[in-house]
Amino acid sequence: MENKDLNPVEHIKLRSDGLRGTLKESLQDNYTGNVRPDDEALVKFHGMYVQDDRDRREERALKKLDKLYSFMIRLRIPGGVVSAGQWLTAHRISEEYGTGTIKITTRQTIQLHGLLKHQLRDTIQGFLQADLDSIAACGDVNRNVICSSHPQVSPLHEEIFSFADKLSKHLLPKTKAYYEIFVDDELVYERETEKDELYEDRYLPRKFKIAIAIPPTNDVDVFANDIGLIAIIEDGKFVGFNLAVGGGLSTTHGNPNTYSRLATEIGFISGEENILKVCYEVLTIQRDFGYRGDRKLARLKYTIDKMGVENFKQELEKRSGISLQPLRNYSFEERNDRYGWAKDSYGKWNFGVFIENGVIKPDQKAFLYEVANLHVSDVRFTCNQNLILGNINEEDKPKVQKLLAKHKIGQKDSALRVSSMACVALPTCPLALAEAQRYLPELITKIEPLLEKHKLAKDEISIRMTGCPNGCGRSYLAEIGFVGTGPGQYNLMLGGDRLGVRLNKVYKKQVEESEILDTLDGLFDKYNQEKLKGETFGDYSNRVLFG
Ligand code: SRM
Ligand code: SF4
Repeated sequence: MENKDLNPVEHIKLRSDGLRGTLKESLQDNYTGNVRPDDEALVKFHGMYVQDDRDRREERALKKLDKLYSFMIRLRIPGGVVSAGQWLTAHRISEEYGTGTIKITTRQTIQLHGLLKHQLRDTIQGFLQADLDSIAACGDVNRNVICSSHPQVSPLHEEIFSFADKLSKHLLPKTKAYYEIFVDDELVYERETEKDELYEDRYLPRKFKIAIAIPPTNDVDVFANDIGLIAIIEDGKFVGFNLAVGGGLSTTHGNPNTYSRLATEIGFISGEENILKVCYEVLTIQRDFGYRGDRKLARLKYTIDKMGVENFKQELEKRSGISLQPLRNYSFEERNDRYGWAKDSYGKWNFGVFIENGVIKPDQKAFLYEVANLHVSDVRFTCNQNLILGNINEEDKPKVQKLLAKHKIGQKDSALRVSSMACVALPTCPLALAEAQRYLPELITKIEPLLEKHKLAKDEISIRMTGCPNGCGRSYLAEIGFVGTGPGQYNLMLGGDRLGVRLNKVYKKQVEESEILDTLDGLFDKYNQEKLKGETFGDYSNRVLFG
């Protein structure tokens, strides 16, 4: 592709000198809370986004003030597990800087919002001291590798889970810019030591995501990822992964060239070296064949559809020198998190805590602070935005139980609420067209009586909302999905399944709350009367509305 046809972000990457740009200068500039325009794109590769409080835009504009700029930082936590000590660091940093809120994301990590520019270096140094970083948590590189969270589901959890870290490290960019910019001004790395055969100087055309699912659970929504690895367990042993490629959910309203796509399973791979090699070469294919003219059409899903799945597979086998074997059998049976106490196969206890939309409330934060101070558990983030206290010894369980009672932590929410998920949206997300995490809880409170009325209160129907069609809360994989189209308006999406293997479809466009409630009331009534034995709401809607 000729240079003139590249989209503007491609030029920024090429001239960035290993993602440095002028970030050092931008951080020192006291005249604005923002960074320079090129640096806005580059700072993402270091795990941060420039934002502003959209609730306050109007008031500030009236006073002729610039936007109130701040930063969101997202950590890289492959597999989503931190120690109690690391949690305490996140707690402390969130109290010292930012808004005080810790948000668990749909990709098993945490974000802090509202950090001011002059706080970034201290924030990053604080995290680094606790062995945490935000490198490649965003940007056109491989992001946080996610993995099924529930230790009790499989005795092989630890073995399979270790691949999240191995893959994350294997696919990290080589540049040391992060340390030069945010840690020590005096550091200057030899560029030769940063030679990056994977990302070169152009990086990938777009973000890249990998998920590892451990059947029978698909809590990671494996088919929503550029690479999905499904662990195959035979005779109680982990033997390798089925490889799925080309998943991605985002669409753009009014742009028919964009679409959600579930990853296609193309073969089975075994052996650690082979697995790392094959994943690496999927990235090089995307690097070389991905479309760099339009960021809306740059994800691997479009590259694969352009090449054709068979050609893609042949190219992958050629580059890796590894033949993919026929797919192996597995089955998904659940996607939801489990709450309360459970024992893992090593005899350790864990406790699942429901965190509505990943926003840790002050009472939950106080509880977690006290538990972490006991140093008797680790903290695991789930892809459903919840949290598990893991690895608790039998003799330590009573100490945790005491704190659970003191802070009144326990599962008391409806089946619908604990099966819900929403993206951040307003006020920090610059792309939000409608509310999501601030509104879904309220909407659920209005849907709950409808479910009661139709005797469906125990039904774990998955319900998800996103403030725009980017789909960060994976609303396209819900039985009831809402995709924001404008203030107070959503496309109502139905017919998705409960396990994350079928996309939903638009049932009604741009509807407001009263129409949403009327529509669901009618559908719940019909579902209750007409459902087949064992048929979920998603399967019923798919059959009746789109069959
Ligand atoms: Fe996302 C952009 C939040 C998971 C698809 N996402 C954003 C930004 C950074 C807005 C921006 O570009 O300025 C949002 C920041 C909001 C804020 O104020 O914090 C944002 N995305 C999130 C999180 C925090 C939602 C949440 O409430 O948990 C999730 C963070 C995950 C993480 O830890 O890395 C999050 N984003 C997702 C997912 C779900 C997933 O990966 O499982 C998707 C859909 C899957 C996919 O990638 O197709 C997703 N986010 C996007 C897109 C569309 C990408 C595309 O292919 O076009 C954007 C926009 C973009 O990249 O230009 C986006
Ligand atoms: Fe923002 Fe849209 Fe993602 Fe929600 S789905 S966080 S509104 S980009």
